[in-house]
Amino acid sequence: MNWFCEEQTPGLKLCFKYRELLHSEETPYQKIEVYDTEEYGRILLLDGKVMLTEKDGFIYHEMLVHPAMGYLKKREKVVIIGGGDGGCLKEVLKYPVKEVYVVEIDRRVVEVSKKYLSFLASSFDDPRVKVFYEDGYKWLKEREDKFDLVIVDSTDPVGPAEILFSDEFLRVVSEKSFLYVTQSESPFLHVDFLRDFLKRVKKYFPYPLVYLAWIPTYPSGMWSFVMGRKRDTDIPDSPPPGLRYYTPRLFEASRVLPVFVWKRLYSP
Ligand code: AG3
Repeated sequence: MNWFCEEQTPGLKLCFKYRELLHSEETPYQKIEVYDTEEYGRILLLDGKVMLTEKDGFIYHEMLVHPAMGYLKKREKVVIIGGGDGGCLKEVLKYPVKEVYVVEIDRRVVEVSKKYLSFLASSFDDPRVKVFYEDGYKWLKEREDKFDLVIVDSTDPVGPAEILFSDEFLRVVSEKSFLYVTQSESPFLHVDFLRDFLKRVKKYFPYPLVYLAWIPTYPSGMWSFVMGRKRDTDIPDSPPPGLRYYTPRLFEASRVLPVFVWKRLYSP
């Protein structure tokens, strides 16, 4: 039996026993790999980092999408930046949205996901979806229209995704949308990143929310999300049926932060 490991920190690896390496390639942007593993089913890796697994990916995708979708009064135009595996897209399409724009820099992520992760990526065939293979920051900056929600489903904030956590990007997002949500790394391992990032978000979205979810295959298993809001929001709508993690009550609870996180984020 073979094993592969993600190096989560210089001192920590998470290893998976796998049946088969289904795909491996280097694109101009990154290395893409898909493994079939014993515990977690199929796993998509970008540059050696776990993006999603068949078994726990629903937690991440539901928590990235449904809190913000629940707050929207108008759900006509939604943008997903990154998200080439289709996991977020699948959740967004559960609502009667008019158009969803997926802006993924690497065309091969979509193609490989369609082939090996069809449980997620079949959503690309929906007529409401428009896919752009472009840099998300540039794409958004050049669009003249406005959106109801911008979702950032990125890799870690190093390399190509770094820009998606920058001041310039946040300014552009705030010009195009009232509501915004992103994944924001592990509050256990990267709390200083989260603290700095939250300060930046607050400049453009004065009512930000931080919330957490438990994602076993991400570094430390404890994961954070930041939602940028221009104003306070009402009670979220009921989600579509059939979800496996998110409920509005769970979302409320997910905003109650452990002391060590809360202190780092909010004490002077
Ligand atoms: N977005 C990635 C989260 C980062 C995980 N980091 C890591 N494993 N080091 C996932 C994209 C799934 N649609």
